[in-house]
Amino acid sequence: MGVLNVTPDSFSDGGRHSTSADAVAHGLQLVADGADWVDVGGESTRPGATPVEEAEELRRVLPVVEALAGRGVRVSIDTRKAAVARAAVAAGATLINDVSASLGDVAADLGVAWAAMHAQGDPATMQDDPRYDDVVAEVREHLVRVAERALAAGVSEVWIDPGIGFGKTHDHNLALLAHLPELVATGLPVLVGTSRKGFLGHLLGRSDGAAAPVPTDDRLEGSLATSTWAFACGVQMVRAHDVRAVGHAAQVVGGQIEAAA
Ligand code: PMM
Repeated sequence: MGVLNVTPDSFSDGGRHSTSADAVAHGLQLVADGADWVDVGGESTRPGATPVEEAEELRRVLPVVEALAGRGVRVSIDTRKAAVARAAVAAGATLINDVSASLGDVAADLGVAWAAMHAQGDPATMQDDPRYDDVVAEVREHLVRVAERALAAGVSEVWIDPGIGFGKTHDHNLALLAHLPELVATGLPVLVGTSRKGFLGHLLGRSDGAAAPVPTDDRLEGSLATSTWAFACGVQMVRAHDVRAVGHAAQVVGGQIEAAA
């Protein structure tokens, strides 16, 4: 799943696609690079981000969704708002990527796929003091509960996502990654997004011997390593900015090593 943020303030690619035409061109490039889905988002959910009005979010995403879907691209809409999900599906999106895991009924009503991501709290405050007794069990139980409800409501394709960085400390993120096979064992298809995230900046900075995290545009190795790890754990899709590089890394491990086994 290639990331296409049409926002002025996303943490890694915010402001890069200031016109719909730029965003559409980037979406087509993600497909050329190997993306199965292009995930269009008009509201940044980075820690501390301020919410976006519905009208503004619609203004950002709809022309992009419509243009990409019109060219045969499989488009997912990254939103927490039912009205935006509905309008994007009317414009051609076929998957609702829902970081609030609250739009299962909307997906059922519209007859589209749904990705339910775990988050603790809202983006504005979620990194203030995230706490769990057992992060892996709590995330898994929440995701299975919402997925079962959506399947019972008639959604035919439900993805679950542990929500790396959404109300989680670096240690919580690492525990969730280490225990990905437990999410895979639920039998639900798993999606994971680690691409360019803060915990990678922190880990990469530490391995450079530096106190400061490396900047977002210097986290490629971390994105590749964690995405490849996720695939090796049985995860079926990763959400990535650097689609070509992630695809190549996964193919080396998946294709070559499986063939030799
Ligand atoms: N991360 C971001 C946004 N949307 N959706 C899913 N399903 N999983 C994620 O991990 C996720 C997401 C934040 O990253 P961005 O600001 O680069 O889009």
